Amino acid sequence: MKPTCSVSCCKVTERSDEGDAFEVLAENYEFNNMDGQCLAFRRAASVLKCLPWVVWCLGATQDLPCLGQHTKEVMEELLQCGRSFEVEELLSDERYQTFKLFTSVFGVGPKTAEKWFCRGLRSFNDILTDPSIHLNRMQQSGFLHYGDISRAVSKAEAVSLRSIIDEAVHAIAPAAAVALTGGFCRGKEFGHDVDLIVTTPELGMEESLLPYVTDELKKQGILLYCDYQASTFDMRKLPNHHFEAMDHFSKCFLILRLEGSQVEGGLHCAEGDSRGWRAVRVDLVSPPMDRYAFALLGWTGSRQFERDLRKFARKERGMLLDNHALYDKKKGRSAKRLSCKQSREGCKAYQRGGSTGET
Ligand code: DGT
Ligand code: MG
Repeated sequence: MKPTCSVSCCKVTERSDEGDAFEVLAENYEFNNMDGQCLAFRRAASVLKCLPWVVWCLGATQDLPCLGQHTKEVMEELLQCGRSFEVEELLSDERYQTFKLFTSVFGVGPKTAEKWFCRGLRSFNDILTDPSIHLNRMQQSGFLHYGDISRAVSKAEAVSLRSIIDEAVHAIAPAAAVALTGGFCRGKEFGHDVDLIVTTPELGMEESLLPYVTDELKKQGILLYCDYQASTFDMRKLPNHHFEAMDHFSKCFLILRLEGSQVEGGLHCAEGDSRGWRAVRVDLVSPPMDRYAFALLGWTGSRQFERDLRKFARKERGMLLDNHALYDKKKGRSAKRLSCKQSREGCKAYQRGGSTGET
C-alpha cells in the first residue's frame, strides 16, 4: 500500500534555505574529506527523491535501501520537529559557510578552500586582497565570471550553445555528431553548465577535433576561458569501476560568451542586467565513435545513478563498466556496443533492486 501523508517527501529532503538537508550534511562530510559518510547521505537523498509517495513516518521507510542510523535520526527529527538541529547548526557554522562560499568558485575544491580557511581568509575580498595568494588561470576566470557562472543555465541557453558548437564542429568535420548530455539530457530545465559530446565517424579524428573547435570559438570572440586536456585513452586498459576516476577522452572545460539575441526567450540573467550577454560554463568531451554509447551513458548522469550502475554491473552481472567500455569478466572481453535490450533489462533490474538514481 502506498502511504498518503501530511509530511511530504520534500519536507524530509528539503529542509533548509540552502536546499536539501541531506545535501548539507553530505557537503559538510565532503569538506572534511569523509567520503564514506558523504556518499551515505547522497545515496539516502537519492532514495527519498525518487519515492513515488511521500514519507509520513519513519516506519514507512523501513524497507528502503541505503538509509543508515544517522540518516534515520535526521529524518525522525525532521518529521517530529519540522527541522534538523544538526543541519541548522551547520548552516550557521563559520567553517561550513566559508567552504561553501570558496568552493562555489570555478577551480576551487575543498583542498584549496581548506588552505585558505586555515590562513584565516573568510571572504572573496580577503582572498583577492591577500598578496600571498596566487590564483591559477581557472580560479582567476572563476572570480572574473563569478556572477554569471554561479547563475543557473536555462534549457534554451543550453540549446543555443549546442547550436553554436554544432556549427563550429561541422565547419571542420561535416559528418560529426554533437549531443547534449548531462542534466539537460535527463530533462532538467536548469543546470550549472552545458555538457556536450562531440565525435566523428572517422576513428582517430576526434582527437584533433576539440583544438579546431576552440580555435573557431576564439575567432568568433566568444571563448572566455579554455582548459584543453588531450586524450590519454588506451583501449587495452580494462574499465575502471571507481566512479570518481574521470575518463581519458580528450575534453575541454570552457567559459563561453553567449549573446541574448541567440537565445529563444532571452538570457537567464539577473533582473536589471542590461549587458545583453552572459558567461556560461561548457564542457566538451570527444570520445572515438566506437565508444560514443559508453561516453553518452557516463556523461548523462546523474552522478549517483552512474555510481549505482557501475556497482550493479560489477555486483549483479560480473562486469566492469566505465565511460569507455563494458567488460565481461567471465568472457574476458568487452562489449562492442551497448544494446538497447541490455540497457532496458539493466534498468529494470536496477529499479527492482531499489532505484537510487534521480531522473
Ligand atoms: P548540472 O550540470 O549541475 O545540472 O548536473 P549534471 O548532471 O550535468 O552534472 P555535471 O555537469 O557535473 O556532470 C555531467 C555528468 O558527468 C554527470 O552527470 C556524471 C559525469 N561526471 C561528473 N563528474 C564526474 C566525475 O568526477 N567522474 C565521473 N566518472 N563522471 C563524472
Ligand atoms: Mg552539467
